Amino acid sequence: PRVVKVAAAQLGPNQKAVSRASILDRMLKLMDEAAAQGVKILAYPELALTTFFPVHYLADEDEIASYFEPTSAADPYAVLSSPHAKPLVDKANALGIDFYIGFAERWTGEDGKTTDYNTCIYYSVAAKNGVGKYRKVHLPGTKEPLPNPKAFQQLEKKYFTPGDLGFPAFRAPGLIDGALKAEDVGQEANSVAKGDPIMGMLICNDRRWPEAWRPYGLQGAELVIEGYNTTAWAPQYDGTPEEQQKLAEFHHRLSCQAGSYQNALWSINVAKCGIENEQGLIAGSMIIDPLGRVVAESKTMDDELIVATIDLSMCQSQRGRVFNFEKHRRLEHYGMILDQ
Ligand code: CDT
Repeated sequence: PRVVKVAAAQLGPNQKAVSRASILDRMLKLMDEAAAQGVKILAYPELALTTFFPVHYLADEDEIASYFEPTSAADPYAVLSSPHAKPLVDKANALGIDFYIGFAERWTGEDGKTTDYNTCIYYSVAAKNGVGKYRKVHLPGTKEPLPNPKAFQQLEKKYFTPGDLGFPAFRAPGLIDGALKAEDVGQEANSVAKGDPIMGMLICNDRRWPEAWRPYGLQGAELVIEGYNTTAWAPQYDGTPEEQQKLAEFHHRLSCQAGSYQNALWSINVAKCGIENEQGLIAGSMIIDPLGRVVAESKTMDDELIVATIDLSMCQSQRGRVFNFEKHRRLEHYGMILDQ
């Protein structure tokens, strides 16, 4: 069977003043907990290694640089050997756990030019390397700070360039006994059922966009992982903080359940949450099945592991029905999605 035990490693707040080492310690502890429960895939949130710095207007380039991990065309997964993440890799190898992690990426291209992205990667124990990388396409917020001195800022457009990798699905090896390697499944119609699991990744605001999920559905992805830092309230929004938080949680839930259901795939959605630097971030980490049902959900606003055993073959049964894309999609009517 195509069954695998997965978990969301929800993180409580990473305050600006705390050390990177203390954040890493909490992440390692969650990985130990996951191993004790037999988890094989563990998901950490967006920008997991640091505070959610895009809410601050930072002018000091050295300070900005301190939040980023260097990568390059020669070593696209260099973050894995950084002292900020290598302990995760070492533990993952020792415990046999793949992981997804979000981080700020400072990329040096072949031309020597540097570009900053809001990135995540998937580390595979079987491959002993990253096997998937995604750069956030939908960057929320503004490039310049909002003039209202009371406003909470969301300056992702200042710190990051929109992702340039599209929505590339990939296969994660070593998780399903007897699964064929990507190169061996070839073009067979039932290749999904025989091969390593097909995975996709999103980051936070992407989950609100159907256009971000659909490419993964079309590539036959069986599991999408998405980490987030989502503002619960802001002085510039309407309503009380409680009302705002309720609405933010509702929109989060609606987006993730719809993304899973409409693309007949599993999703792990994992928060960094709680009051971080005086700003509320919603929790609501959840694992969702291909019918859009929540099968596991966080109960706290702090570090918490959310575990589920998921059967990837559920995606295939759902794709044989309502969401048989080949049979039922009407491409002749979708042109305006790209044209406008
Ligand atoms: N990190 C991130 O992308 N946050 C945004 C906040 C936007 S407020 C609606 C999000 O979409 O959750």
